[in-house]
Amino acid sequence: MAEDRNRKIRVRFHKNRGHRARQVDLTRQSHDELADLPSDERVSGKGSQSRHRTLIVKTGDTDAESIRDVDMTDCQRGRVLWSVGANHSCIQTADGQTFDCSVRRVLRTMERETRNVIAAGDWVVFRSTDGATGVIERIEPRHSTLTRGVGRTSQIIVSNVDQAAIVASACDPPLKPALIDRFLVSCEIGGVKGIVCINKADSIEPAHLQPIIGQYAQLGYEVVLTSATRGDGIDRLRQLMNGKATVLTGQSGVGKSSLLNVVQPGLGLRTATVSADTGKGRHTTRVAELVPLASGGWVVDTPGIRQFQLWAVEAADVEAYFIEFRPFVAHCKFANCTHTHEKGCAVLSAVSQGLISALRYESYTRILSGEAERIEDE
Ligand SMILES: Nc1nc2c(ncn2[C@@H]2O[C@H](COP(=O)(O)OP(=O)(O)OP(=O)(O)O)[C@@H](O)[C@H]2O)c(=O)[nH]1
Ligand SMILES: [Mg+2]
Ligand SMILES: [Zn+2]
Repeated sequence: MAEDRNRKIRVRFHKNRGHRARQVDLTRQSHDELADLPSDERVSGKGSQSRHRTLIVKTGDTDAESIRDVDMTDCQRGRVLWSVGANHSCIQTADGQTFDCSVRRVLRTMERETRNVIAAGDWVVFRSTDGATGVIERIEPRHSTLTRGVGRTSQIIVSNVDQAAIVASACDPPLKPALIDRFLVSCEIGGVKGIVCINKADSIEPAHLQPIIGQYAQLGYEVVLTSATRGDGIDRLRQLMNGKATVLTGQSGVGKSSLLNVVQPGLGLRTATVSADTGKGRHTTRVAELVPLASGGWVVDTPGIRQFQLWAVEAADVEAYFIEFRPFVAHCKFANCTHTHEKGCAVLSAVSQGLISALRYESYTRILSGEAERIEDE
């Protein structure tokens, strides 16, 4: 192949991020495309024409060469423990050694649809010449992702996890079921199993939480009521995490880091009190970081969300992520029913009969309207 002076490579088209109206498709696209990111198809150009652009590159251009065919002889495989921007990713190899890596520029060019090229949890191929630093040449296909919308773009919080513990607190900050529902939709989209964890059980009469626990349990989601300070539910949480890759996600100040510190004593993750003045969390955890568990498996502590805006999704898609709607949807009079105002809507009638929870239905309409959940924040 070395005789080709010029070589065509296909890269994903860098879309105009200023186009709000296109977000709907971009969401779908970025999830689909992320799934087959580092494969050879990326350069073979067999994918959709409209989403790719052909670049002519000179043989010997190391960037282009690296995505075509990474010469594995001087490369290593590792996992991203955490990542800050494109220049600092901490990669750990199977023997436990860590490397501070940057990302090959051509990978950045191809990954403009998401705000971060590399995410915690990614498996990568990298090249190191000094045993301490390196350059990431390839990102392996992600089998799952947890993504959040950030302004007009999206951010992969973490990849390749099995499940997400969506942590909410019984109070301080107050429980927001609509936020839990957004995370659950996000889990469904990214192929991550959702677990609902309600923390600070010590600070409220448990009977008050029964309706909400019942609601999620009835939908088939695992629900754990915990207290990081008193110890409730910790064994159960540890058991659920055993041997799995789990991300903890939720608002700032709900106790994600505190929970991990008791699940695995000695972790020493930083935690901070919720501001007495404002009742808000302080965003103590700054970057998503993979932490190995003694019992096997991984956990990922993440920074609390500032404002969680789920990517706009098509009405027809949102209904699919509200799993309890499924039996009714087929009975709506109109095939393209949005379940908001239509005559003969079986979902609306299920809501009025109490077969679908009114709270969940409200979350559905909020997501559908593209409204962001307000997280009172700085
Ligand atoms: N009463 C009570 N307080 C808790 C519990 N868990 C955590 N806290 C307190 O809540 C505050 C916030 O806890 P963190 O663990 O820092 O919260 P976080 O979710 O990691 O927050 P960010 O890193 O900002 O996203 C701390 O003051 C904790 O001591 C609990 O089960 N009960
Ligand atoms: Mg934290
Ligand atoms: Zn309907």
